Amino acid sequence: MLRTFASAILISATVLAAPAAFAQNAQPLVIGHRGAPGYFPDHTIEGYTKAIESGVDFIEPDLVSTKDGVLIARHEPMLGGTTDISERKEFADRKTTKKLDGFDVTDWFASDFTFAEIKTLKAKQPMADRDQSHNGKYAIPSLDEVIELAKKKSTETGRTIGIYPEVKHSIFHAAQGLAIEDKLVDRLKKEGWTEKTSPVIIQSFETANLKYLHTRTNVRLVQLVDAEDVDKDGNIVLVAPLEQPYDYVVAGDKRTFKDLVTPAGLAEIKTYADGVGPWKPYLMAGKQTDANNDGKPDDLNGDGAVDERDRVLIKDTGVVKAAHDLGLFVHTWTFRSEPKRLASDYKNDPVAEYRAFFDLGVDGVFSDYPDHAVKARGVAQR
Ligand SMILES: [Ca+2]
Ligand SMILES: [Ca+2]
Ligand SMILES: [Ca+2]
Repeated sequence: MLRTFASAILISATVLAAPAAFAQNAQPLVIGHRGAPGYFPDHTIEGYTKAIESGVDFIEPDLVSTKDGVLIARHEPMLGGTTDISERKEFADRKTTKKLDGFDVTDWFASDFTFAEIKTLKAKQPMADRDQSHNGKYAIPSLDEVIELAKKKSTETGRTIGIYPEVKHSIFHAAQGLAIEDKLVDRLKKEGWTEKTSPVIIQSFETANLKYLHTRTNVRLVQLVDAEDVDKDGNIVLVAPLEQPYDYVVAGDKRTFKDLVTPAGLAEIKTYADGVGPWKPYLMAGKQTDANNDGKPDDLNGDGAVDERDRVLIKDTGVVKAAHDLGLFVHTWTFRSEPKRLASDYKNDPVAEYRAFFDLGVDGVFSDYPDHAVKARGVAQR
């Protein structure tokens, strides 16, 4: 009797508590992933501006540090893929090899350049199948410049444009004396951005730095969950360095990214974060088919190549509901509109993909084509 009563209280407490934690958004958030990289090179003021003009709620600066400790927006500490540095003779001798999350990486690293030097570089589009016509035109912005843009555009548009910074490779930066976390918290404090209601969400693939941030700020925190790939049946594939949060590797903790989205993993995330940011296949994956039994994936659209268009969606994994039951919101990534990056079910229509994930109950989407995400949100609302 007592036991039943206690269980009933527990159940209703869970049911009541869950929506309250993320009820602030009547509709899913749209996050301009690195700006609007379907149109402009990643992490440029021009790309963030395009995202804002498309109607996003947040722009996403990934943060790395310069040698003189300035936080700048780059997808990685390596500069080769997203800037013109390989064409800059004066910097040729700074190409080097460093250990990044346990693996040797040869490139130019932001942490070997002053901010003044970084400002002489120009961004380039890292994806070869996207518009290269903006290469060499736009500068690398600092976190300060991203914050200024968000504030200016919030005033201009009357909307709240938030920032969604990602702390990149926390352990790598700390080992060089260039830790990101305290600098970020202090910078946000200057704006008065210290609370859950502040227009800021901080994300990371590592866990220890988020636990630390939880003691230093009340702004919303998101645990990202990565993977290497999905196999032919739609199962998550984990390969180092995309197997575990790197702080787990350092600590000898054997748990993997997959363990973070189990009920136990999510419950632990809830102790220090407000939301979880899994890669899309953790929520709903696609599988290849072999209807003609030739041992090879079927070329569903008959174009002679096998890509996302030749996968069919498999059922909801239940991760969204499990997270919601704990009061965690779910923001997933990355939505890319190119037909070859859309599962067969979507019939080349990016709006259909957003709608499928909105129907799963996700609370936010990181999009490379934020205009399509905003459009899909309007369609889903009807
Ligand atoms: Ca990011
Ligand atoms: Ca086949
Ligand atoms: Ca095909």
